[in-house]
Amino acid sequence: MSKIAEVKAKVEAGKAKLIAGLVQEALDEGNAAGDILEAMIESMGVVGDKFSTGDLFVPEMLMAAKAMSKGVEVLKPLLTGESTSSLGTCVIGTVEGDLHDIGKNLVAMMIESAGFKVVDLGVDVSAEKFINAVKDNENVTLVACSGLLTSTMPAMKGTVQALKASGLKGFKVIVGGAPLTEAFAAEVGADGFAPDAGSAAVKAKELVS
Ligand code: B1M
Repeated sequence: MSKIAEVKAKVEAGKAKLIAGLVQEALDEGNAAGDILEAMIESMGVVGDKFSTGDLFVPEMLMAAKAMSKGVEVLKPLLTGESTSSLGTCVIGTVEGDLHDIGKNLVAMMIESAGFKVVDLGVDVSAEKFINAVKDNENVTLVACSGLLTSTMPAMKGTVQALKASGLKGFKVIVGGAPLTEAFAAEVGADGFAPDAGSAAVKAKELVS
């Protein structure tokens, strides 16, 4: 089995303690950081499918998520460059009712390396908390909202609408996460949508430039 296949298998199996070492070995073998990340994202897809079919349950999903996070820690310095520009502050969080943070963390990482200062509010973030963060931080140019559950799409809508109705100015809102679409983003009044972390960074730059 190739090292990258081993990383994939161990993320699926939720072997968090082994992942950092395996990811390093995969890098030492000459695999690109982006390919290893892609393999781990595929693992999460497999885990999600097995959850859907009842072949594994929430604790196993959680272990797989922990394993992936350990792998991302090793890759982070390789995936992000030194940012040279200053595009202001990006406030990011996963919307209220939603505890998924791996995708949000990847987006935060890419947005930071694109030249933003990132203020990460974490998960289960209410509209009020997003608004307070815009008020409390200097030069907020972007608010980034992540959501992975169809059941929290109304919270996404409520958050975007509350931000827009707050009277606060000077920032754009970008949304993303597996169940969202460009059409949904436009419908709820967001300024931008991105399907993945890489394109979120590109879109973020475009929105504030
Ligand atoms: Co949950 N979960 N989960 N889960 N989970 C999903 C999302 C699910 C698709 C699994 C499935 O059924 N196949 C399903 C949602 C179905 C739906 O609503 N359509 C689901 C469910 C049902 C649930 C619970 C309700 C299960 C239960 O309790 N019965 C529960 C909800 C808890 C809650 O949030 N209130 C739950 C819980 C959990 C865990 C806590 C156990 C764990 C999360 C741990 C953590 O995040 N720290 C978990 C996990 C791990 C998953 C899966 C398996 C993996 C998610 C992940 O990290 N993917 C997931 C299945 C799947 O994704 N196929 C699943 C990897 C990550 C890199 O991708 O997050 O999509 P993703 O991010 C991408 C893009 O979406 C995008 O860029 C990222 C990187 O390129 N993106 C943005 C994300 N945010 C963005 C923001 C942007 C732009 C792009 O701009 C701002």
